Amino acid sequence: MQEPTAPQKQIIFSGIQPSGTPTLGNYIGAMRHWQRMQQDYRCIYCVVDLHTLTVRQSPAALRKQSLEMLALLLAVGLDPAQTVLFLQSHVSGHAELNWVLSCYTYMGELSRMTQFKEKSARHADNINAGLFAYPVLMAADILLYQAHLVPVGADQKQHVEICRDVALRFNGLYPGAFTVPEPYIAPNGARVYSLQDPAHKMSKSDAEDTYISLLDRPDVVRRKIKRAVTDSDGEIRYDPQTKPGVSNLLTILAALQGNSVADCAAALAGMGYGALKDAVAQTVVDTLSPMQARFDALMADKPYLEQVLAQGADQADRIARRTLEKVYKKVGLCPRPR
Ligand code: AQP
Repeated sequence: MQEPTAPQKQIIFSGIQPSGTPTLGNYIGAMRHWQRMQQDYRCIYCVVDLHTLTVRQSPAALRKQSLEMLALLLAVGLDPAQTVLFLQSHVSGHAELNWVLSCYTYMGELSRMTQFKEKSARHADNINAGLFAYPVLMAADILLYQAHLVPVGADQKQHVEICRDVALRFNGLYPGAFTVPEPYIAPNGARVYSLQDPAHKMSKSDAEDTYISLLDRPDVVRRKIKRAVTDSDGEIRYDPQTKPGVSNLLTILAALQGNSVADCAAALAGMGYGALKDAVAQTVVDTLSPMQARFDALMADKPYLEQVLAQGADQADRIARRTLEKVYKKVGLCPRPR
């Protein structure tokens, strides 16, 4: 009798830029879901170092941050025995598919991207073509692996949508080229805001006191949360419109405790903002401390980190080559004689 074949797992792809130490926003909006999804999906996660070049970086800092990012992903619980983990620049297919897709992406659709508008305002002295074409490289990242789902924070939804549009356009011309991916955006904590300016999302490349980094030690966490902007009415209530600072703290608390914001607000009803901040700080410290201990141990074992990177690059490259060969053939490029 023939053995029944196991159903194929759906493929997940996502990436994170080594543009600094990841923040609580990166963790709540993306990384914690990546960890949770490993059992049920075929997961491919990438440190997207090429994307980071869209903003000027110090070469030495970028190298350091890339390795630290890998160590943090492992510390969060990503397991290289079941998940592909690699650096984007180690798999040349990303840059190659990027070129092909850039010939199927319109200037008009790229110019509507919110992130381009925000980042070009912030880096007015360096509005480069890479910053403008960022979503094309992101589409290449995703489509190379024929991903079904892309777990991201809400800020990246627009980029996954443009990736879908490009995939559908390309498939319309060359049927069967790509799996058309869906964004996966968790309802709770999809957007964590700056501690100092809760109208803006928390970002790892903003000023230090606006974010909590996953490597902030307990005293720093407590100090930053104590200084977080709230309001003057004194009531602990979730209302992002009129109480963005308090609502942001409740979002962080709820996401890390696995409760709803309503339950968190109810548990603190009648107390002052000091109690809310103490609860958030303690929950953040309890979440980060074990992660930081694992990170410290991993950073002391560079040969292991390099082995993970080499294995991940080989695994990713094999998948990427298959898609790239298919795409090159479909668009009419001649195969290289062997
Ligand atoms: N504040 C946030 N709340 C929820 N999710 C967030 N993400 C980022 N910020 C928040 C999600 O984290 C994943 C990795 O993001 P990224 O590093 O690739 O790029 P980003 O979105 O541009 O993140 P940053 O921290 O703001 O980086 P910089 O400062 O370099 O631009 C993504 O899934 C993102 O949605």
